[in-house]
Amino acid sequence: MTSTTTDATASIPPPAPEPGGDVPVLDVDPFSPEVLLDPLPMQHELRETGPLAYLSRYGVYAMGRYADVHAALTNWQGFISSAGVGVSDFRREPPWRPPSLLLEADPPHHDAPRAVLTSILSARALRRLRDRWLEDAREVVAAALARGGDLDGVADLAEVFPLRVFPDAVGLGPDGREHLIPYGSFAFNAFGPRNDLLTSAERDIGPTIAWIGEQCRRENLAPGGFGAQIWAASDRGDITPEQAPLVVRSLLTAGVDTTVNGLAACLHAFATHPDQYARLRAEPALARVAFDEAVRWESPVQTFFRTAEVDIDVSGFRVPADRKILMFLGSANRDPRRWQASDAFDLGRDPSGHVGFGMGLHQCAGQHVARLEAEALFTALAERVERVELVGEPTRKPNNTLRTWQQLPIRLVPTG
Ligand code: OVM
Repeated sequence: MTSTTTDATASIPPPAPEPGGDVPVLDVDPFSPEVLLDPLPMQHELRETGPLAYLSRYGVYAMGRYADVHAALTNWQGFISSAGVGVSDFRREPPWRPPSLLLEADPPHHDAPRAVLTSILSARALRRLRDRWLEDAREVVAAALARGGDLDGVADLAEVFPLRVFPDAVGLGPDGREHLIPYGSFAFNAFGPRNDLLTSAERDIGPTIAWIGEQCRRENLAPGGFGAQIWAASDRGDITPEQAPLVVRSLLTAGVDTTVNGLAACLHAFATHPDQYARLRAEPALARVAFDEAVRWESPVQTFFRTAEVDIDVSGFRVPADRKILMFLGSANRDPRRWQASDAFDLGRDPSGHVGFGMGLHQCAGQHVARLEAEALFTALAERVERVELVGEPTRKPNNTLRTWQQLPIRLVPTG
């Protein structure tokens, strides 16, 4: 496959060194290990600086307040995605892989692949999976309890469960599934700058990229799965046969790491907020609210960029055309201007409206899959587990885009 970078590249002037007008300049590095490990102080600084800031290290603009992030996400005409949603501008630098037909595309090209995927992953279409996924979740929780209840919440729950249900739902074969998490992790690092996180991951990623490419082929996708349904859409002419493998690739890129970290965030929240876990126990139907609140609170996808299509106003400040804007989803989701007690993990609030799944045209196509996985896992957990206790210091795995746990030492205390 060839890159879509075109000759138009040459006509775009290099970025100006300084922001126009009175946009405040910040010297912070949001991709430094310190900030990635503890982003909240920087997010606070960014929000307090104003609606818009200029990050001098990267020559990009940034916004961290809910109202501005929300407005930018829902203005796909002004804040485009086809120049890439990482720091790299696809019109100046070749992308590391052919761009995503969904994430890294604008209307009209974006729309047919998007319509195909959202229909396959609609809440209604997923209903057939619900009972089986709940049974699978019960087995995962039972296996954890059978081992004595002390476990790593990441490896033994947050990873095991999605890796058990999602690849089967896509229709992947049995071999090589261990590539899924490293591939997602790499893709999310690749939205950031070429720092150590990215360059060290690059060395070993070749075989993983090759494996992902192979899985997108029609003959490698089992009948009935999401992958086969994408290919069936190309038979109907809804997308072209050239587009089908790339739409499958979107599932494999965005479908695992994101969910794993959303589930891990929720488990961590349960372990550190026993009162909130008790609410889930009393009312298991709160499983979905708990997950969305965790997605708001932790924002597994912390940031995405857009590119200004024209000179564009952000609450009275100007972003010049062709500049990259870093949108801090995690910061918007903690903005006290929008959320009461924004730092509290609270099952009593209505977390809908968070931008952890994005907002507008590009809002997460897999969100119903993620919610169904969460509902299954946390329903099964609430059935059998009285308390989730932290039994060691959790550790983070820094990523240029994802907010992740490396290890979550927990104990599941079974119900009497
Ligand atoms: C994609 C995609 C979509 C959302 C997130 C993402 C790596 C990738 O279409 O490939 O992150």
